[in-house]
Amino acid sequence: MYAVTYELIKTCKQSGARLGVLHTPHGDIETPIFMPVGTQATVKSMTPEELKEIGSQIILSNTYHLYLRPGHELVKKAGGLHEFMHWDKPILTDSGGFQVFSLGPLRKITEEGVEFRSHLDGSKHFLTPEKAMEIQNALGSDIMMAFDECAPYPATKEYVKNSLERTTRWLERCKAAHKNPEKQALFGIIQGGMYKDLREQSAKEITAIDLPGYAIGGLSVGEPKPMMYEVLEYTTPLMPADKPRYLMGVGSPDDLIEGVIRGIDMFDCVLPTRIARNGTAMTSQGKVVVRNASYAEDFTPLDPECDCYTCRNYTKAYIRHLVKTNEILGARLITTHNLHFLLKLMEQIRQAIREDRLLDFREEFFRKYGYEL
Ligand code: PRF
Ligand code: ZN
Repeated sequence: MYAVTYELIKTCKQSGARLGVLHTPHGDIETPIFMPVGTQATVKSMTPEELKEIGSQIILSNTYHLYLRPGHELVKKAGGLHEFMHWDKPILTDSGGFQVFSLGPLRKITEEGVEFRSHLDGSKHFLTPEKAMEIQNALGSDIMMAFDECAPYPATKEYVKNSLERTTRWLERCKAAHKNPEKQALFGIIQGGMYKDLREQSAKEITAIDLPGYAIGGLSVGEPKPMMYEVLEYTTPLMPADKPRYLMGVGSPDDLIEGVIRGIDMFDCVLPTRIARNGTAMTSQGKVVVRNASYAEDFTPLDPECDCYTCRNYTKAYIRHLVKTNEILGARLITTHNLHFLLKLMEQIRQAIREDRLLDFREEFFRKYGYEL
């Protein structure tokens, strides 16, 4: 029996989007869901209590970063990642594949795995499918991601084909090295770049390996948005309906809505937390760059429609002051608001699916929000 199972509750009659529940060892998650990113075993500046208050049901953390620092053995000694960071709800860990590939000239790919130099001290390491499983087993996440290669964009068809075929072989090795499928779920990752036949090949190969969930990787890597939507349109129908579908590294408000309409159940992205720290809020009226001089004497909240802790108690003028003086509280207040905004957007999406009106919701949302981001 798998550690994680997906229960389809209903599909939206207007859009085909899915409403479901993901059952995990640390509780149930309502889908579609957005997962805040806690790369270093912390969602930057937020306590777990604060995350729960704004409605986080699951968070994502990173194998690569925790392996380098503080080390997965140390986390294991602490009793696992949940215990170490005082978070008792579900955790998904990314495999490190994507992070290692982002190192550029610092890494070398072979059939065996990826050799790379630490971005911290330049020390040499070798990450393989087996090692990625060993690290994630030590961390004790509810959902572990397979070790894959995210091909760059653009890339030649030959490169992408070789890469996706290696990713399939790596998934087989991940599955063979995975010791406790009843405690931790392993998700496979479909690659294939922007090539339709290669996406079809990868989807076929990856979903032929029986696993409790599947992800789509290799998107939101610099391609135009309509291209990503097109890839989703032909890829999600090739994925099993009784398993969750996770679109990796995607989380702008427009992409969340468009992704759910194309059959995605799970998302993660650093966007809301990263832009918060440089003073940008996501609001029902679009982006608010609170640093701008126009907000110097604006004594209204970030978002007039928001009921988060930040919007109930603070003005743009005050938050702008905090951001401009580099005060920690500025980052905390905007992070709280941005995560609340995205998690509430997901709740609105789930409600619209329940009521078979997700296309109407999209239209209404974009009319107010605008299309930029
Ligand atoms: N693979 C993994 N993690 C990822 C991606 C991927 O392709 C992406 C692509 N947007 C984000 N995070 N393992
Ligand atoms: Zn708010």
